[in-house]
Amino acid sequence: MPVLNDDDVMFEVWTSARPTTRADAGEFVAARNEDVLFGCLQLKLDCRLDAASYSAYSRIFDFIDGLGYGHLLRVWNYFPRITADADGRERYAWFNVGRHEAFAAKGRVIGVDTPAACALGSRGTDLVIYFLAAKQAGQLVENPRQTSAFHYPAQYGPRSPTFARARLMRTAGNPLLFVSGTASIVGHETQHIGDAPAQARETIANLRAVMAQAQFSGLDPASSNANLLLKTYLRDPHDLSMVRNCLKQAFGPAANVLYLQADICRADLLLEVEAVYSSATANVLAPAH
Ligand code: 3EB
Repeated sequence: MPVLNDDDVMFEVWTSARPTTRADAGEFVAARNEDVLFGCLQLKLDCRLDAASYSAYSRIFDFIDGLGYGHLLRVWNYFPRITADADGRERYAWFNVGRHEAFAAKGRVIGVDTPAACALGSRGTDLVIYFLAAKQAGQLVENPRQTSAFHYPAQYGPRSPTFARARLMRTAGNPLLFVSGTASIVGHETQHIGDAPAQARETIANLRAVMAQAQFSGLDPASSNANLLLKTYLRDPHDLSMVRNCLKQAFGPAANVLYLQADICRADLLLEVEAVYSSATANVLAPAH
C-alpha cells in the first residue's frame, strides 16, 4: 500500500523489553517473547477468498496453538480488489465466510475469542495476514455506537466478520489497547456517503467511544499522545490534508499517524483509522533512513 506521509518510506517497529526469539516455521515469519508472538503469513491467491481465508486462518490457529500462544489479539488482513465481485458476492464477503468457518472449526467462540482486526484492499497480489497472538486472552471491547461486527445482519454476507472493536491486553502490568479498523459506521450502516470530512468526524467519534469503553478516556488535545499510534487508510489520497487536520484537532499534534492508501472493505467508506494505545511505548514509527 502506498505510504502518504512526507517520509514516504516508513517501518512499523514493535519492541519488547523482554528477550525475543525468532519463530519462523514453513511459510510463517514470526518472533515471540514470553507473552506474545507476532507473525506474518503470505499466501498466493489461487482460489476464491472463502477457501483462501479458511486455509490461512486454519494454518494460523495451528501455528499459534502449537507454540502455546493460542489467543489471537490483533489481526491485519490485506488482499487485492477487496470489493470486487466473485461469483455474485464481493470478495470481502467471501473472505468473511472462510474466516468465520475457520474460527468455528478451530474451536474459537465468536464474540469471545474474537481479535481486533482490520481488512483492507492492497495493491499486491497475495493474501497477507499479520497477527499478534498471546498466551493470555486479553479482554474484548465493543463500541456502544456500533453493532458488534460479529452480529452484523446477513445483508453484508452469509457469515459475519470475525473481529472485535478493540482488544485490551496487559504486558508487564501495562495496558495495551488494540483498536480495530474504525470507520464511519453507526449501528451497522455506513454514514455520510460521499462526504469525506463527515466520515472523518464520525470515525473520530467512534474511536473516542471505543477508547472510552476501554476506560481510556482523557485523550484530549492538551495531553501528550506520544503513546497513541494511529494508522489511517485513505481510499483517495486527496483527502490526506483534510483528514490530517481532523486527527490533529482530535488527538493533538504529537499523535503518531501513518497514512496509507488502501481500499476500504465497503465501497461507500472513504477512510478507516486504527489505533494502538499504551501507557508505555510499545511500538514506534521510524523513517526508513
Ligand atoms: C467495519 O466497521 C469496517 O473484517 O476484519 C473494520 C475492522 C472493518 C475490521 C475486518 C472490517 C474488519 O465493519 C470494516
